Amino acid sequence: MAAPAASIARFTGPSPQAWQQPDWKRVSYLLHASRALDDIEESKLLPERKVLYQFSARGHDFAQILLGLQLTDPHDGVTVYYRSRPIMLALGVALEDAAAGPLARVGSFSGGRDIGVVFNMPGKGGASVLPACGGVGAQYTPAAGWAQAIRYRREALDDVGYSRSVAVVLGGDASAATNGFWSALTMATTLKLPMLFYIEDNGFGISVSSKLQTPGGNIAANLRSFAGLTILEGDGTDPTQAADLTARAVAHVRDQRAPVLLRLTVPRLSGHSGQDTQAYKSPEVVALERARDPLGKLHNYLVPGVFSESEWTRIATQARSDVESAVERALARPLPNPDDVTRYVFSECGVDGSIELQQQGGLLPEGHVFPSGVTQAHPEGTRINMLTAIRRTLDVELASNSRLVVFGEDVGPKGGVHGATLGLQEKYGVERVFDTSLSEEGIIGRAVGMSLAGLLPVAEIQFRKYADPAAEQLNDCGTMRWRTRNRFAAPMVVRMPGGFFKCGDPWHSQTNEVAWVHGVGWHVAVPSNAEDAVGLLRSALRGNDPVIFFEHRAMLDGAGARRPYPGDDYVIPFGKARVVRAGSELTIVTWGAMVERCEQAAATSGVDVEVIDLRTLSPWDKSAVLASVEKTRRCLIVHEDNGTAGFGAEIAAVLAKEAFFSLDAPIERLTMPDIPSPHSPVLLDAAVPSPERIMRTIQQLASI
Ligand SMILES: Cc1ncc(C[n+]2csc(CCOP(=O)(O)OP(=O)(O)O)c2C)c(N)n1
Ligand SMILES: [Mg+2]
Repeated sequence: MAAPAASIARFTGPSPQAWQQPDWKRVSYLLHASRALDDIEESKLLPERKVLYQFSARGHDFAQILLGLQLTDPHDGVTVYYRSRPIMLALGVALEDAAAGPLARVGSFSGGRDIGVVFNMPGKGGASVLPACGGVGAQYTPAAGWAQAIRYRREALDDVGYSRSVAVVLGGDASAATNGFWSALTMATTLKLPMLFYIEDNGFGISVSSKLQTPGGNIAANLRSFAGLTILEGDGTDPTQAADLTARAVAHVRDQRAPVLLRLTVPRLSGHSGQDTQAYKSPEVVALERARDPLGKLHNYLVPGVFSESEWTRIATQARSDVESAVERALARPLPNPDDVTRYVFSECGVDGSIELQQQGGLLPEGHVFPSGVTQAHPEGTRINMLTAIRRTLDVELASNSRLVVFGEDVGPKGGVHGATLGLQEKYGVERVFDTSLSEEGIIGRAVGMSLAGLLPVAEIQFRKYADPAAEQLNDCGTMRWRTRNRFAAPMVVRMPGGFFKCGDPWHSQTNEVAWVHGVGWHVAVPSNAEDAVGLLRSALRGNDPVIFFEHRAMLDGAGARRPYPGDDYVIPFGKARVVRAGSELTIVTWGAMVERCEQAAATSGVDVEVIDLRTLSPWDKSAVLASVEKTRRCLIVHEDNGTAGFGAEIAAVLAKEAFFSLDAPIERLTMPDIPSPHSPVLLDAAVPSPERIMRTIQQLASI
């Protein structure tokens, strides 16, 4: 039977079951407080340059407050955007913290590292606000991941505490045009996730009309035939409508465990941000917007029927005075300490081995203890290929860690297009090993939401190049710990095959691992054989940081990469290079599929070459490389990635500075030329460093 098409309900008056009278005094107080914050920033702190980047929520505020007051389940997860301060207040952020954010003071959402309206709030027994991002649309897929994690924790981990929890995402009308919106919508509807899409339609994306974001400017109307989605819409400034619709929307998601999209129209009563004069709006539009101010409407609705004019004034005065003193206290807070600006890029370990844990995200904050690993391999049986090694490691970790989930395109019944997950869904079930929609942004955004909800996501990106659509989520995940000053982190493992395999091509054979090294907050592992793949993958799966695990296609079944399985506890700490071949006349630094080629070249070169396999590029083993080069006085760096700004450039720069007086010859690099990977084997051979070319380069360098 076909899934029912979306039902659309415009506001028709309060439905008796759903209608709950909000605490109007609380709503009024929060609305006045939000207005006072906006007002003081706009009229005083921005002109005085104490706030550098200001976003007003005037007009959006009222309905957000109503929504926030309903998110009372301890496992509700909310993703927000820059106009979301009112919901933050409703969810319990103290006025002083709310004021301290834009003032870039200590103790705020990021301690001055990020714009003050890029919010976050660890759950601590209430709703979690996942770290917001500056990129419009980036908030959607992590919310879907949180919703999927709710289901996982309820059903697979049998935690009844998650029975009524929901995920809520807030977005503007323009955000409904982004990839993230559509990716999350696909996830929420195909998986029937308990997720509310809350769209605040103010008719503008900065200055651009909502008619350019969706035909006719109404995303709710256009989604009418979208299967599996309940749609509600109405006026976000009308007290009765807004209260009823927010209540109905949340109740539906909680009770039916299914997605809802609620579109509320709201006026944006100030410019897009403090700098925006709104010159693109006609005086008539501005007047119409002012007439819709929800503050005036709330006053007319409440006074005198619900409470008196003097009570209204008392609440307004109290809110204003509370905000004024909160701003004063926030201004008295210290400015951030420049000395620690480089802290919290990765999980930090104290000298005593203790970890300064993030407040939320990953397994450790919830007390999970990983089994301790051994760094000594205990090789078992015959040699296995790298693919089997990866599969077996995933299998062992899936068996010992019920929070670990494996997913990606085709990883389910097919077992992955490379075969790494073959049989794992059959063994562990569809909740733990599953296929996803074809959206890399969805895969990584979902992983972020799941990790923040306390799971360990292991995502597969089918080929390195196809991580491109996920670049925003990958970048935002990497910077999360730093951005939130260790409040949040999203440890995960992203497996990513790439590199040439018999032939090359621009789509399946790119390596470009350096992109993740250059980005902030990712560990990057590039194993060169089956034993290292086991040790590095296990370290990644038991770590507290996000890891890119690069699987070279030529090595998945390559004979040279086969090794005996090193044991179920075998781990290789990151940042420890391996001397593959000791030598005294020249050092080669390499990794991945080039290791084997360098070994072959070294063996036939007639030069006493030391070959170092870095194994991980972030962190990389600087001291091993320096020690070797100080001994051999010559260095050749070989990699498959393009030369310009490849990781070899970084190694060369470090050697030029730190080993300058030890060098007898210029540092040499042998890499792909700056072209995409070519398809024809003839062209590929000409592009990728071959054992023969490596050997000639060794000889040349040795002769200088
Ligand atoms: C990916 C991305 N592109 C562009 C921007 C710049 N930008 C910031 S807000 C915005 C408009 C968003 O409008 P809407 O989603 O309707 O929210 P509103 O500001 O109206 O509440 C744009 C283009 C951005 N932050 N991120
Ligand atoms: Mg808008």
